Amino acid sequence: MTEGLEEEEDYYHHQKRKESRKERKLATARDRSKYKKSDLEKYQRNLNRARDAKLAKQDWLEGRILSILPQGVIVDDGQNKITCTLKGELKKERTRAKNLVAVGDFVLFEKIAEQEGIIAQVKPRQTVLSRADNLSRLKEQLIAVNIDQVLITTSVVNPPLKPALIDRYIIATQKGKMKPVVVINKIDLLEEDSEAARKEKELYFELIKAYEAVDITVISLAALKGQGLLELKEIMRNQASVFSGQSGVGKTSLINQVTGLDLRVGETVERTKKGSHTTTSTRLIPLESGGWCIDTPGIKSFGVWDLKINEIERYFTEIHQCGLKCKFPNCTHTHESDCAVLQAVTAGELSAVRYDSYQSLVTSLSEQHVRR
Ligand SMILES: Nc1nc2c(ncn2[C@@H]2O[C@H](COP(=O)(O)OP(=O)(O)OP(=O)(O)O)[C@@H](O)[C@H]2O)c(=O)[nH]1
Ligand SMILES: [Mg+2]
Ligand SMILES: [Zn+2]
Repeated sequence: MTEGLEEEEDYYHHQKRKESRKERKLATARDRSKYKKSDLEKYQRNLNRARDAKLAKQDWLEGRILSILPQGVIVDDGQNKITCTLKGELKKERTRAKNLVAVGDFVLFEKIAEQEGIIAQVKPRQTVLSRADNLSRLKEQLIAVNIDQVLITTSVVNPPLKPALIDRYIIATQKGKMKPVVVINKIDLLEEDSEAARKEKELYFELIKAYEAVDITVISLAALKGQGLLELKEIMRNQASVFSGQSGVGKTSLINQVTGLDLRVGETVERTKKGSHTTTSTRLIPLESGGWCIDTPGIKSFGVWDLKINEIERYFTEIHQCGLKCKFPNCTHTHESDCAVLQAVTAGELSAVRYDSYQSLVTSLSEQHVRR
């Protein structure tokens, strides 16, 4: 069962795709290992098979995927960046994933020119951060792989905190056996003298308390002021981390501050409080302090890939613990009498925000059950 939602990134790419149709046609023409039906192309395919077969294993080099661009997959072999295509064999593999390779993958490739290669094999992945693909919800979309921790990046006020989104990320991260770290940026905006800022401040403190109770690390920053950067750098040292979250929360700004790079950052539109999708492709960046970090394009919402409805409670450990005291063992914590969870929420012992995001996940998964 997938839990998929609308997504800006796909929309953005849809527009982009339209614009660069010509460019892509050229790229496809260059990508000779793709399956095509005409005779001429069949002939070409046979040629490719012969070429693939010639790739002796001892000639394979190892590298890591830095980014996936329209012109090819950029692989770093430790010294050079090589633009690669995928070997025909790889494309035939049956998989539920939308993308065959992802940023962070370790691959074996054959060099065919100074700066060009063909990826022959993807090494087994240690970890995977993925989500339900928006366009075809039965597909898994890989965000990044072989990472230690997900820096679930959010901001306050502009764009505002989205607790349900954070909780979905936490589940996907834990499901993928990685460590979640909630990164709250733009805390300078909490000092604004407005009703919105005051309300946001309350929510902010409630979230900090709620995550502390379930041992999830939260760090607060103001990227532009350099506030909280030391703590972030310490967390990132010798780790492979991916920054993921909505557009405009400051993922790239944080990476710039940590690395000293000057990657392009965007603006948030005041009216909609949304980012402008400045980062358009995922990219792996080596860190001087050891480790790696990955910048990703902003997402609007997040569907946890392959989440079963009866799995949800396991990820809300505080609700699960409290639920053991409910009168009915199959209590849904919605309307039942003697529900320990509802009582604890009313008494303020359990976070109402976490409870709401738990229920919203349950509801959205059960609606999907009905639809099928
Ligand atoms: N007030 C305030 N603004 C910030 C802070 N950090 C980043 N910004 C601003 O937020 C805007 C968006 O920053 P980006 O780094 O481009 O955000 P992003 O998450 O990379 O966005 P996408 O690439 O679109 O996903 C920029 O105008 C930044 O200047 C901060 O700590 N405080
Ligand atoms: Mg960005
Ligand atoms: Zn209950």
